[in-house]
Amino acid sequence: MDWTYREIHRQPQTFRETLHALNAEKNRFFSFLEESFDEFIFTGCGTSYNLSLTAAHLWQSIAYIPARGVPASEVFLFPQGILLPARRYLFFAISRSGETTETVKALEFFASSCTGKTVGVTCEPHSTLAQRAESALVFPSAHEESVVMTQSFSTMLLGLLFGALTSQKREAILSPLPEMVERSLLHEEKTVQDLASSSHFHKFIFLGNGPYYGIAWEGSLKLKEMSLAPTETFHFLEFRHGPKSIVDEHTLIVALTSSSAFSYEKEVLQEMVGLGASIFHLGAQSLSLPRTTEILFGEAGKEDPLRLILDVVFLQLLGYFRAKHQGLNPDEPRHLTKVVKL
Ligand code: F1P
Repeated sequence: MDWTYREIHRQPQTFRETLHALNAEKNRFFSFLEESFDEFIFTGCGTSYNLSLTAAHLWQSIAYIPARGVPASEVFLFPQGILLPARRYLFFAISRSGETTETVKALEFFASSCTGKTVGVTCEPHSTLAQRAESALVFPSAHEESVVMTQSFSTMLLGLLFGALTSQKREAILSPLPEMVERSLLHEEKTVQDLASSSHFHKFIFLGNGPYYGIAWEGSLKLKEMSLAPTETFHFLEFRHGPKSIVDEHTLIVALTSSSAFSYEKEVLQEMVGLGASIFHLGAQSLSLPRTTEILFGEAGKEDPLRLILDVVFLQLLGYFRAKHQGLNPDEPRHLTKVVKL
């Protein structure tokens, strides 16, 4: 097998190593949280921007700190829409490589013109980002050879989740994660491979609410990067306001349902099945709808922080297996390089 597959499957082990390091050094890792800030900004590019969307939602909803996720280029191109002179920010710059031009530029712009502290979140300890940020959350066990990001995304998300949760919740919610991922991969990988290998689907819609929106975007990007499939991403109810016009019998809707909005999300999916779509559902409980493939996580699936990582592992596999079905090499995605330097 190739790098991308191997690194998707290494995630349980990488999570064990990362949780061990986080528990051993949590005070050093998160010492910057002892100070107070008016707002958290999470920023990155591509996959790392998708991570910023989810991290911002999580931090605000768990830690009650105003937080937002923005593309790194917006920080220095349109700062007036993001940063206010009187506010004190904790600025998280997220980058697997720690070398992406826009992300390093965003960090430097913030450091030179705003009040607060910078945190580099990366997998590369010797990277520009790790060196230039005032603090660094570094996850070397998630180092990747693959061009597309897989375990780097889920591990940096795990690290940011760890920081947002209280110590009791960390133990209860995060410690079962590696074994849950391992078990789910064992039982459900074939489900994803069969779905990815169907020639029936020509367009792919990803739906997610709240913290799942960033994960839906990441699944959409994985499928596009590796298999060149046309994909779009929406909040569930937003899809009704026009974009649903494209739904037909060759549409696969990848639905990441939540517990808090499940009834609304199910209603949208019911309507789309009625328009001819098929569904790939990741959630806690069954939708009981026709033309629906499901991976269900039961009671554990009601814990959003756990589900976000469980879901993204299967979305990575969806992109990987579709690429293989198309005769493409996931390790060499068209037009892409491992790091984008302008
Ligand atoms: C971000 C990124 C990825 C993309 C590709 C190239 O890199 O743009 O989002 O999928 O792998 O790099 P980084 O800033 O996280 O290193």
